[in-house]
Amino acid sequence: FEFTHALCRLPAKSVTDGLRATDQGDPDPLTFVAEHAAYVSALRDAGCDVTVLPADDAFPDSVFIEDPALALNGTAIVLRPGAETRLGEAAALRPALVENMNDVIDLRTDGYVDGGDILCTDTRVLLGLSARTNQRGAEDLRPIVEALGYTLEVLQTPPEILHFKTESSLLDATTVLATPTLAGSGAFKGLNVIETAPKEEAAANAIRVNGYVFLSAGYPKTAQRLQDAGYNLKILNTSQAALVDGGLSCMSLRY
Ligand code: CIR
Repeated sequence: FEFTHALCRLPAKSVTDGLRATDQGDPDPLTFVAEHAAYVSALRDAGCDVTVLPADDAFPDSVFIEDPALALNGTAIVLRPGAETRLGEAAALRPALVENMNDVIDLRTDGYVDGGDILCTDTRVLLGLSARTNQRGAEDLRPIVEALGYTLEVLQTPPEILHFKTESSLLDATTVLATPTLAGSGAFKGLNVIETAPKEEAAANAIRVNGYVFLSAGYPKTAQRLQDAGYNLKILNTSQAALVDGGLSCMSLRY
């Protein structure tokens, strides 16, 4: 959770076509750009040197830059996103990874892995199988992760959850924030869990960046739990990302 850099991509106008499980209306691209700008500022305030890539209209969900790649200890691993409309995002992102990160490794697989299904601690990579990430992708990722000095633990994301990290985030070396559903699945052995408050499940898509925990606005009870546990919060609006099932972790690669 200590980072010097982050990579983001501006939301495209085509974000109105972004994937979503339940339609609650399209995001408004201009409001999305404003919320994204506040997010980038917060990353900078937290001490990250942020590179913002141009919008890519060919891919409506490309603002969710965390899904096509994994940043692990300064190395970028180009993944293979599991949604058909997002598969090409990995190749489109690759040149920026080459330019900005120490090393780039391609996940060679005919399976799938979305970055949103991967939660990393200092030593462990927890990967949740989901509708976007399958066993084949996980097994092909394993040697890459192990060569970088991490263990890979393959878990099952409960079926109603889009991504493993839709409902969990790392708060510090030994603590995660998670929904009761995901915590109850037994995914977090060896870690302390702070659960989101009732009706505040969406708060779990948070991020720890250096001295701060970024939390979406609108979840006061979960915010109180985190404050009581001693975390410094930055509260950010994610109303537009939420309309297309996105949140705080999906909008940056941190390294
Ligand atoms: C999708 O369904 O792929 C996007 N609309 C949302 C992706 C959110 N990413 C994430 O949770 N890591």
